[in-house]
Amino acid sequence: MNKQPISVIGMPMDLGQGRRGVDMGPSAIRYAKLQSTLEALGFDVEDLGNIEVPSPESIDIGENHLKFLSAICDVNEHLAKAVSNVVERKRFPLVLGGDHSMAIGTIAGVAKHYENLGLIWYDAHGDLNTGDTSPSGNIHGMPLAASLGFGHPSLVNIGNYSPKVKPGNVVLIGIRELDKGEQEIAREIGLKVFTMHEVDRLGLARVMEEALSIVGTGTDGVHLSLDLDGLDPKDAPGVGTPVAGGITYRESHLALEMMSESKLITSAEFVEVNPILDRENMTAEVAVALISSLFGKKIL
Ligand code: HAR
Ligand code: MN
Ligand code: MN
Ligand code: MN
Repeated sequence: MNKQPISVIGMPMDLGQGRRGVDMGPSAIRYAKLQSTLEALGFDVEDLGNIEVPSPESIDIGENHLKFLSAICDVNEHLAKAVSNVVERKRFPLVLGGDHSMAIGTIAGVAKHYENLGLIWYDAHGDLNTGDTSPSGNIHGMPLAASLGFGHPSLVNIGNYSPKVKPGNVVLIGIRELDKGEQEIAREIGLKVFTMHEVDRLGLARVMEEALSIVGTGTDGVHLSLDLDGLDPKDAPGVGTPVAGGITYRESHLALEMMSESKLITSAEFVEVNPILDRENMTAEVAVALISSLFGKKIL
């Protein structure tokens, strides 16, 4: 079997939320032996380094309901270009974060290469807020809305096109916290949301079968946006906005193994790793373990 070469991009983004330390996520994931682990699985891996992100102390926060909007747009344009180059070179873009506002850039870079991009949003949160519905003004709560074409025009139009994905090509998995405005938009556009209720009731295997069938039908590529807070905080404590009652470590492995077996995933990002809030780099190690499953690691 021919293994598609992988290009790693670090996005030390922490402008999209209020807790310091998530900018160190890419370093922590590299420290957890990402590259050698993937090489041991037989992949050609290149690391393109980090996108440059200004520190919050050095720039103006701007309007309170869209904190650091202009810097977030700027760095996401840079990320989108870097990701797009990787796709053009026929390599697999693997982006490390960084707070989830970076998904706007990753998806902008990927989606222009596909007519119908599928999207798996693995997260405790829906990230479906706009500047008008957000309770916090934190842009990491807005990237899925922006990718669907909702929200501030500067966020929506990263990469100079919109929308990046269609609602029918998106599934959310692990959701257990949605703000009022997020519930409304999810219902309005008919998003397929596998909340923890569905995970508990159907089991993760069945959820993944249904999810993969949705993102694999009529699409020509599938992006995985995995927020480590989708996992239970007991298994992934190093995240800025933990929510109890999440997907377990074992269930998450199964989910990524099933994604691997489906051969549908064409790009991925692992986000919200915050080493300052972590215990002995556990969450970064979980990220690397899950990435191994995504890239086909088998026990036997
Ligand atoms: N929904 C809340 C807000 O918009 C919390 C955002 C959650 N944080 C994330 N995103 N890590 O998945 O402010
Ligand atoms: Mn610039
Ligand atoms: Mn998120
Ligand atoms: Mn989240």
